[in-house]
Amino acid sequence: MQRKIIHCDADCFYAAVEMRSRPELREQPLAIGAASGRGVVTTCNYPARAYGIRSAMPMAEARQRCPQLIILPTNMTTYQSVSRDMQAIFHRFSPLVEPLSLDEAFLDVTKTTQFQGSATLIAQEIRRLVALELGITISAGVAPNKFLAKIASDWQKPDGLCVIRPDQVEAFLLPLPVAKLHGVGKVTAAKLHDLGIHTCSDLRQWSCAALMERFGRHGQRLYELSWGQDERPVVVSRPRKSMSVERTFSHNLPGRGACHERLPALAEELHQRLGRKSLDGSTPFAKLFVKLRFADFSTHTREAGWQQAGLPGEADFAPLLDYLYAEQEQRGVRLLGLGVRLSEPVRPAGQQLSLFNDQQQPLNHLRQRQPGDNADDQSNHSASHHIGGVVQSQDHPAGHDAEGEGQQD
Ligand code: TTP
Ligand code: MG
Ligand code: MG
Repeated sequence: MQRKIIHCDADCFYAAVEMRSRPELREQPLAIGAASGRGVVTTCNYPARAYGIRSAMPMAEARQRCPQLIILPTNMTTYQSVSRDMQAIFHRFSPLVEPLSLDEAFLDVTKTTQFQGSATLIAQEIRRLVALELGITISAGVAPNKFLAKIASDWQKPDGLCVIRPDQVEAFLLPLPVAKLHGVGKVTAAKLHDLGIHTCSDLRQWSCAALMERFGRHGQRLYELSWGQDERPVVVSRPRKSMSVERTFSHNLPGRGACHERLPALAEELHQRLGRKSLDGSTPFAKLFVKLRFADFSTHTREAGWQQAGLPGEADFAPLLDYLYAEQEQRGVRLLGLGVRLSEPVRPAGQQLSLFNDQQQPLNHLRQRQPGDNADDQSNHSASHHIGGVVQSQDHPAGHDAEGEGQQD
């Protein structure tokens, strides 16, 4: 079966996260990293790239290239939090999501039914949702396999979408520089160039055996890629740790009262989603949580231990909401979510591990998670690696039960 793979990658990710809270920086050259000493640029925005500044460049050199460069320190806990939210959006469209780093992932949407299964429309929707809900742009590539999808996502950066349909693969590949191929770094590229091989078309003049003679097993890979073959599956690595529903509002809710009014419907939605997964609370959930994103995109989660059997109702979530509102009664709210953390991670097929570790602490008291509080993310719990605390969409089987979840209102 012809696969449909989407590769998503955020644009100047760390810088984008910083710019959303300080929009005045969007038009100015901005680099993220330590300003002093031997700091290097982790990333920079596109205005800074116009000066030739790049990731991994010494900050001192970046400053030479652009004396008015604005430099901000990294803020990893926030990037991790945005990353989790981004991954959760991906999971609304397929359970087959393979994160590669904080800001990117492969999705296999071959069996997704939303948008009549159009990977192009799904990619567009993902880009729209990430911009709307998270305030950053991502670029996406759509192709029949992983390596082409990854090249494609880079093709129209920033804020771009590039689609390589099966019937376009040949035309795309032939002139493609070999340096773009998966696994071809500077050394291999130089070797290939020495042999007069610059494009995939050049590469195709070589037999598999001849390439293997010169490049070992990697030669076979080069051969396959030049012919557009890449059967690597999208590998899911995230066990389910929680289930939640959330809503982004096109008009911010004006304050606490308006949030309370939304709780019953959200709790009902959560019950439905839990029900679809046969999670009825007969094994008590470990925690409840409520998440608010305020007008300025600051995101706050408060969770509490939950020892009772059965499904939590609106009254169980209400105190968590009140805590979040304790000192900010009138703040506008763009997103309201609630959910449960599961006692036993439900592990999907596939192997583990990845970007964050998670810790299950026995918590019977309320505690607030601020953007700077990363207790859940950085500690070790041998049995439960995962990506993301709020895993709202993890359990969507190809979007079949997407209704009501993460929707706009
Ligand atoms: P990338 O996706 O490679 O780069 P980017 O998102 O900043 O820019 P774009 O995708 O638009 O080209 O990396 C994601 C984040 O990873 C980046 O924002 C910062 C971090 N990073 C480093 O810390 N060091 C590095 O050398 C690179 C390349 C990235
Ligand atoms: Mg990126
Ligand atoms: Mg990336």
